[in-house]
Amino acid sequence: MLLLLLLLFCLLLVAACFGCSMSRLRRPSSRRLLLAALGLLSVLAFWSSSEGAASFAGASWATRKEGIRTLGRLPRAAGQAGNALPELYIYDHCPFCVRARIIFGMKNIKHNLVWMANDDVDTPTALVGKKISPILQLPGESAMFESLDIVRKIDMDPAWGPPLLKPASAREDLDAVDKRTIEAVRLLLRPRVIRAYLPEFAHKDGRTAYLRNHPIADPVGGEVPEKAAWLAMGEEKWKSWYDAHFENSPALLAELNSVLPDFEGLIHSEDSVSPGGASYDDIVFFAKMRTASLIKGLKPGPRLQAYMERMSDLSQIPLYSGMAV
Ligand SMILES: N[C@@H](CCC(=O)N[C@@H](CS)C(=O)NCC(=O)O)C(=O)O
Repeated sequence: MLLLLLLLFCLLLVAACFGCSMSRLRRPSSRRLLLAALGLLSVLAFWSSSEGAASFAGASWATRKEGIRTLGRLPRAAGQAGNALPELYIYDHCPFCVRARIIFGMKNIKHNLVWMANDDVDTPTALVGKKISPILQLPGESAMFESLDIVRKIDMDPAWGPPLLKPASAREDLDAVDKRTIEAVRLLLRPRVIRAYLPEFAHKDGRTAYLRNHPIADPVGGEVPEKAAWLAMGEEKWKSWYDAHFENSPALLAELNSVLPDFEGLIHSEDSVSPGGASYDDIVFFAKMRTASLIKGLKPGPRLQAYMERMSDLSQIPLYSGMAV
């Protein structure tokens, strides 16, 4: 558009010069003036083309604008209109965030994932008033949190296609194995998430924030300190307790792996943990198992392994197996 305007201006200028006085143009000073004006217009025309600007200024605004347009051209599910995509603000290791991601993956809804640094308080607070993840920001709507509310919103709103999920079945057998494994999983995972190369822990401040916010059991006495006592201990001590649990991995792994065979009989099929197809049971169960896949040496039985791989495909969320710590 700018180029057209410049060409028009150029034509008008030439016409005006001709119309005004051919004789005066013959004077060297007038000719120099006209040549200078044409030169200036050529530079402006070159600058207005994105190629010229980019080659001159490197990663310029023109290049960045193109990046944004490229995102807008991604294919969309039914109901997605305009250029804005839903945004999910997450930590990668967070099982609640995985819950929210599953439904987007299963419904193949294009969205942008925003990995927040673990010490970033401003971003979530600006969105929902506190430090929390996951957070969903739909274009033109208020941001929301609570993983299962996000799942419900995306599953039930006809704008995102027909609902996929059956209700939770409140299975006590799944809760029971969860209770038997939760402590070992926690002690194995916490020292690992800050060792793995995860986006929320890319900077030291992110790792320190995680240590500060997640008190862990005394490796000798087994008691988890009160929050105030934990804060008073300081970073060196936090680290030493995390390290002690990391060193204790073989014993913790043996304990966890001894329970995993009991999961085999609980898994209905590789497509759903409970009979009747995908349900909120999968949202909760797969989210935990995906985070647990960061534990190197975890030995799921064949049914659990097949389930994890299939759910990873359906939800489009990679397991950590290839980068387990
Ligand atoms: N009930 C919430 C729990 C979410 C939650 O606890 N998220 C953790 C991350 S895994 C969190 O944001 N904790 C606060 C923090 O990290 O400071 C949900 O289901 O979404």
